[in-house]
Amino acid sequence: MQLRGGSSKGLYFLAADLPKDNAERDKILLAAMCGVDGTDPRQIDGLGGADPLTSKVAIISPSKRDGVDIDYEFVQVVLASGKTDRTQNCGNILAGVVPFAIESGIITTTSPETSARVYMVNSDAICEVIIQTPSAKVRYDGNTHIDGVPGGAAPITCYYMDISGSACGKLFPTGKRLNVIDGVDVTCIDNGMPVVLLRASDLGRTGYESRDALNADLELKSTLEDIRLQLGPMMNLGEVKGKVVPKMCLISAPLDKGIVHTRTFIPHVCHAAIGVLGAVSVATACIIPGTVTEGIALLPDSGSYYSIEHPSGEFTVSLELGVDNAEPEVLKAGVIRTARLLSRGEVMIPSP
Ligand code: NQM
Repeated sequence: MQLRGGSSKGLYFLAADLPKDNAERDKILLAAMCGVDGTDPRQIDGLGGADPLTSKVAIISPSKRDGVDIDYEFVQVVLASGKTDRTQNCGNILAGVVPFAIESGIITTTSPETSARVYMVNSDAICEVIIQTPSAKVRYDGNTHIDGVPGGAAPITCYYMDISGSACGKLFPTGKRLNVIDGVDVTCIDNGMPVVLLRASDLGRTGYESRDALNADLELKSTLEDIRLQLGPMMNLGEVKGKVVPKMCLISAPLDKGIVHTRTFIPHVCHAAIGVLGAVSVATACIIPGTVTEGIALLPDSGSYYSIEHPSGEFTVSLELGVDNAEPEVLKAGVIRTARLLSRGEVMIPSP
């Protein structure tokens, strides 16, 4: 099936329908997305949408784990590279996982809502997902609007548990809240997604430039890539040249009731909005003293909701913090997404 999950779009497969071996699987996924040439950036011969946000795959199976309903593995088909990357998770594609599991009959519904626990294979963590299922059917229509997607749809609530160090092993993988690379201050954080935060002003930018202007800013992209490649091994991600993590996030002061304003490179294209777990990592950096956000982020006086501004609006994250430790610790992160089933059927794999 093809679903829009949050502000992304992807192909959703049952694991049982794919070859078991990952190398064989990847051939199928590349062919499905790109056709005969996995390096074609237009993906003209496949189902991919020629954008990192639409070149995504979810592989789903019923879970054998105690207290877990579904296993979800995320695969990024890396644009123009002929390769896949399983290092990161994707919280947008995750929004379509429970609808897909119900549509394919691997879990049953309760009325009026169905709650399912999803094991995220990439980051070895759990997300509890609640979707609307009146009359035993997935409800897609509704009035919930998320920035980056036109119109409204039924809300999908996702609670991520224990996602600190999802890919890097530690919340601050370099061991510091602030590092200096090539004279530029950076904060490297992984609370669900490895992200490098940088002050836009330190790079001679405002941080309010349009997505198109930033995508055309080759000097900035080259500076970001130089810093990213140096940080890969320091963040326990190894050589990151062919990987889609860490993401690079320019921050500046909020413009409209948010806590911070962002432009996120994922990692070479500027995101139209911000990734789900990317936003969770940015919000987490903002509430911890000593990161590059200090003096820029404006935190609310009370409450647990943090709004991250991005090129097409804002993304609200709720963070439940542990109270017993000297250091802030995020126990649970909540986000609202929507999803829609776009098509179901067979994808034709070219014979070579
Ligand atoms: O951060 C884009 C997206 C994402 C990932 C990216 C995501 C997340 O918007 O959880 O959702 O950062 O490559 O789908």
